[in-house]
Amino acid sequence: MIGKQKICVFLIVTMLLFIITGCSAPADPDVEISIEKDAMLEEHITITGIKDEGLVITVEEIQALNAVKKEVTSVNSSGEEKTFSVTGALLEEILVKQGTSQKDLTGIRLVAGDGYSIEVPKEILDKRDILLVYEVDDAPLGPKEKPIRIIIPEERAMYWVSNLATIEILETIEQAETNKIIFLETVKETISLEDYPYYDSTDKAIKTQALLEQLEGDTSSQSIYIKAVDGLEKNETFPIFKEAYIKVTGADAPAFLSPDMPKGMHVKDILYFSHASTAWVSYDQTKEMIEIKVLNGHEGILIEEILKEIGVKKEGTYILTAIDGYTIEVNGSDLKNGILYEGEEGQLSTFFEGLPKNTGIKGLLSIEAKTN
Ligand SMILES: Nc1nc2c(c(=O)[nH]1)N[C@H]1C(S)=C(S)[C@@H](COP(=O)(O)O)O[C@H]1N2
Ligand SMILES: [Mo]
Repeated sequence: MIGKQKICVFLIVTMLLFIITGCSAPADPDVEISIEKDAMLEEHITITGIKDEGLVITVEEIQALNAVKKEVTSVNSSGEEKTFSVTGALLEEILVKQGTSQKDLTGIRLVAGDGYSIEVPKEILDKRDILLVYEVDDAPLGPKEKPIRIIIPEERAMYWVSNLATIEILETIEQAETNKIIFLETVKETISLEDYPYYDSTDKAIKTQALLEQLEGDTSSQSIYIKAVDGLEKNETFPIFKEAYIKVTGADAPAFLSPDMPKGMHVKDILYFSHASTAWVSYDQTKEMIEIKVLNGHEGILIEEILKEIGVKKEGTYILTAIDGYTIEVNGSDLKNGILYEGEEGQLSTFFEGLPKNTGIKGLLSIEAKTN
């Protein structure tokens, strides 16, 4: 009897010890300290570019702001719609407390913990509510969405950044005027292509670094503008862009992507992208946007129309360069009489009505406004 009681007491004492210490392993002082630190480090986001040190705001502080509840509908890439109700605070309330306002900003970049990021341009900042959401359908956010999910009602779900870490207030960047366009269909013949696995196929891609190396040190810009055929426009940061690829064959080409980048940051069916004063253009995709014309039996698009679409508007002389280095100079006013078409072997070719035959280029690589 006594023996049994002793065992019972021993069990109760050890059980109590288990409960008090929380675990069976001997307490490791380092572990205990880090647990304590984690508990102190509340869930928060950081806003940079507003104060020198960056502004840290906890979720608790966000929940103490005026709560806004809204029904929102997201549309995913396959056109499927999902409606839910979200609760959060307005970014504007935080900005106003800091003595600024969405309308005073030229852009913000939303950066997530999982590597996703996106720039929200001025046009959206000027007219939309930006919600810092902490509840969806009256339930707290899931682990992949915590600590805050951005929702911008009426805008594409690509702006609805989950797992928000940082809001970067961007400084005004002077968008350089484009004065040179390079055709992707031709440049891909001059650069070594890498195999790029894409779903069930293996396509070919150009490392963006290889394109940038051809720029001859034009580093006047720190961002890349990308425009897709469906109208999607995006600014990507230089550090993100230069680690990525342009897939130039197969489905969705040309596409901006990288195996290390969240899929939502990929851009399919690119019309063109530009950096500093250079734009890389897909002839195949411009054909989707611009009226097809026939000139002297050649079916293609007018060169003037391409330049207009890309926003090249310099007057004066243009230099057209072929893949083999052959160049011609053409007066800007003649570009409306010039057509760009695919030659018999698929090479981009030009024909100018009323100009000498030597203006017919095979394998057109670039068109550049002559600086004088
Ligand atoms: N942190 C993070 N947020 C993100 C993304 C992501 O990959 N990571 N993808 C974006 C894109 S492209 C879309 S379409 C939506 C998808 O939202 P859902 O996963 O809730 O459907 O989230 C956006 N927010
Ligand atoms: Mo997306």
